[in-house]
Amino acid sequence: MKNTLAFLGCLLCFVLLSRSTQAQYAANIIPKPQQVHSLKSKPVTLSSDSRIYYDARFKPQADYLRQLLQEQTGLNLSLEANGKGARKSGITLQFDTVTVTKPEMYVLESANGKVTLKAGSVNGVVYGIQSLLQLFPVQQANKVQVEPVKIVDFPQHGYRGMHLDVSRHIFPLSFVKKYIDYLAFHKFNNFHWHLSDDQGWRIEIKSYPKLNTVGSWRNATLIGHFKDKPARYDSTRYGGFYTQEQVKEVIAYAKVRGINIIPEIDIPGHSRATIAAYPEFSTRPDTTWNVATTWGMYNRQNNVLAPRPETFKFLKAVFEEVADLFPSPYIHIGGDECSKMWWKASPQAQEFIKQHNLKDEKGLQTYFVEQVAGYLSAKGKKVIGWHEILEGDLDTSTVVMNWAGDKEGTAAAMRNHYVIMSPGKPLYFDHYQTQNPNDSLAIHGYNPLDAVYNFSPVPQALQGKPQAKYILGAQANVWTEYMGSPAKVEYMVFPRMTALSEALWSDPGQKNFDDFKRRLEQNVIPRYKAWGSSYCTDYANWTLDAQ
Ligand code: TNX
Repeated sequence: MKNTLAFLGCLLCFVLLSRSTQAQYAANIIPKPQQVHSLKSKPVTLSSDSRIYYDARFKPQADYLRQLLQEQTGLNLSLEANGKGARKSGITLQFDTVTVTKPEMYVLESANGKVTLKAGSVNGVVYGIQSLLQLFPVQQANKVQVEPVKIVDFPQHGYRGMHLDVSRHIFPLSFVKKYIDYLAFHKFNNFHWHLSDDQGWRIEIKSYPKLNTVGSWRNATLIGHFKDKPARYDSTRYGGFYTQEQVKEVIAYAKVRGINIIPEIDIPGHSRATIAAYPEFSTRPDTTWNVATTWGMYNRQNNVLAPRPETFKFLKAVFEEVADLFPSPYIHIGGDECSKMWWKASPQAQEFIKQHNLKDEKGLQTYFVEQVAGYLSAKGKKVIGWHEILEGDLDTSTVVMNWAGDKEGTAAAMRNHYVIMSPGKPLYFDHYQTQNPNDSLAIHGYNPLDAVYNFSPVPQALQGKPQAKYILGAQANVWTEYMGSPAKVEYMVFPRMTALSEALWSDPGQKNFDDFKRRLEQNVIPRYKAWGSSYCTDYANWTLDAQ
């Protein structure tokens, strides 16, 4: 018995030791780097004696690398402020704007006993860190060998975003941070935080406290699908909001990870939570409104703001608070799905249209956008809105987030608007990713993994045209009507987020879906598991052809 135990002990030691040096490979990195060159050198060995050397500008990223490396491998490297390079074995985070010539670029070299990561920006260094971590195994080790390699890498598209709707369901702050970690791993640079909608207001606003005491809470939530007949509801009060202190914490967390947070306050439609709190801003102030309990509002229930002086005073105060809180140069003001029927039915709105010489209700919509753009411009901010804001004539400083198709994206670019492509097909991750009838509930649609992987932000009609420069990049949207928990969000985004990261970062000439799936399996799925994240395990069986 004793001998057997000793033998098993030795075997375990052997397995652990031999595994301790087994690294991952540059050929497995996701998103695929622009250039990977093998070097003629011995692998670089790192152990707990190795250090992380850093340029002072990259101190927060040195801490970040240290923490991630420790979580992933157990190696705990000490830090040393020295951006010139390692005296002994280690990793150097070096500030360099000579070798590094493009925005968000990094150059990573592992050879001759050292790893050097050169970047000219926080984002560059964060992306180099993500690639470097993919050269380490996802397992405890006291020594790791890094492949001798040189990686020269930069993104194909400047705007790489992921959205999260926290109105339909709210998620713990810890999950919002985890979501930001997911974005950083995948080299995204923008997190679009959808903070208000008909079903709940989710950010503390000090100047209008009823937004939180009333607007952040609903009395029930739909169970099952909203098309079910009859629709079923629970009777549980549901809600909450993020305090401004919490928001600041998330902003600081994202900043270290190279992620800009774009907050969205959705107006002038999608405003049921606002008018539940302040009925005087609705077109029917005589009515008692509640925070919406069902999904899919639009024409069915009144949810628009009335063009009254007190509404504009309110919008100014709210957007100023938001602008003061978020460092983002852009603030998203929504503007989607604003049904015009409520303004048509409102004598006050009609009178306003006449008095302000507006053409019609579309003109009124533009008036709202322009007012808010004015408040924000005084704070040095620009506006992003969903493509419906183009229904009227807007000045071109407004960035259009296009959730329709190529046609609308092209039209916006031809009108000289900057555009972020976010087409429902294939970038709505609230749509189904399989056609398995037992798949867990989603809104509708079918956006399988290959559709996401093969997506390209620049519409065909713009290719080769000067207006192609107006396409800033793309974003996937995660509307959470049917996502009541972090695990469900993860199930819906993984592995589609991983596919999108490659569609936005990598050279389209090097894309290959089969090779992507191999790297996903060998390199990224073990990470989902290590992060304790849910994901759709059945992705390989579902493609657009399976439709
Ligand atoms: C449309 S796309 C919406 C959201 C819904 C989503 C469901 C857009 C700007 N608005 O309010 O959650 O469809 O897919």
